[in-house]
Amino acid sequence: MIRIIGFIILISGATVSWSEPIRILTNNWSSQIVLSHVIGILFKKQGYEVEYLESPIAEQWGALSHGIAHIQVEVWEGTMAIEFDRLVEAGRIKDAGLHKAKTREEWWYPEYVEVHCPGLPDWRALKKCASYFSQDSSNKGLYLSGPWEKPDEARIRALQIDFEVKMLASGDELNDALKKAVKHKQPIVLFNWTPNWVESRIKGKFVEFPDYAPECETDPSWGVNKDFLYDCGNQKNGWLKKAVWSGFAEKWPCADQLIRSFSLDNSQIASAAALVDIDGLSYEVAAQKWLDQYQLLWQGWVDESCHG
Ligand code: TMO
Repeated sequence: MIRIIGFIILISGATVSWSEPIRILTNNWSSQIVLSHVIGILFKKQGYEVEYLESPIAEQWGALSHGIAHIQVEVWEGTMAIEFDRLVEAGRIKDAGLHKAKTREEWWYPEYVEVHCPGLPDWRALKKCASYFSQDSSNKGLYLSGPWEKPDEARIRALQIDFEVKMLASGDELNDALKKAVKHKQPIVLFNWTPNWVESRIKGKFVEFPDYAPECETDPSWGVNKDFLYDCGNQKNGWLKKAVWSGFAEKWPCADQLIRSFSLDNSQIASAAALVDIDGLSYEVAAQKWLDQYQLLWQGWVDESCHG
């Protein structure tokens, strides 16, 4: 909040000039941050100036709507569709196209826990073995979530599983918790997503809750619990898109062409995450490495687009 408020003061005091940098939003999981730097480096190759603006996803929409930030390279259906669709509809931001990747965001566990909780990945297994996932004497299972709004409390209540939610502050904290648990083969069930680094390193599965349907979120009588909403899992095969400020194409036409071409598949996104979360590189170095690795892919986009 403070960072964004500071920014408003900073730019409203100055006349916005032709050389205004393109401000790229960085969130709090690795692939998004690396790919923000990737697109930033490519914009620079086109002759644009860039800046990075760190923001949690809840606050990015105001920044994008008001041109305080100009681009977000990973809009995930599962966590962001509602705000995104509303703002696109209202003309406040623009849809800059799909990535090729198909996404899923859901409760996930490393495979070794199946021995202690037979029946997984079916969610009903969690009714019987919540206490295995407990971290204290309460016998309540512990589910670790990230700082991205999901209806976990409501789902726990609707599906009557004896779990509590602990929200961690970032993708980094989830990664640390997962790596530590796996090292000692300790119980863990946590929020994970694909594409991500995890799938290339740790055997495990998403929990299969009842299939998602829109009515699950609007009609209490739908689903296994007739009294409550959210008795279902998150969407599978979700989309992944890019979003830009509504004035983006007019102000930076060549960058707009480039971001529309910038369409990545699952393995290209997973490898952006892996460069940081497995190989331990900084975001900047990871972006450079990613560009080296995928030169044939982006060279075409840069050549085909104009230069700013
Ligand atoms: C938004 N996220 C990819 C962390 O689920």
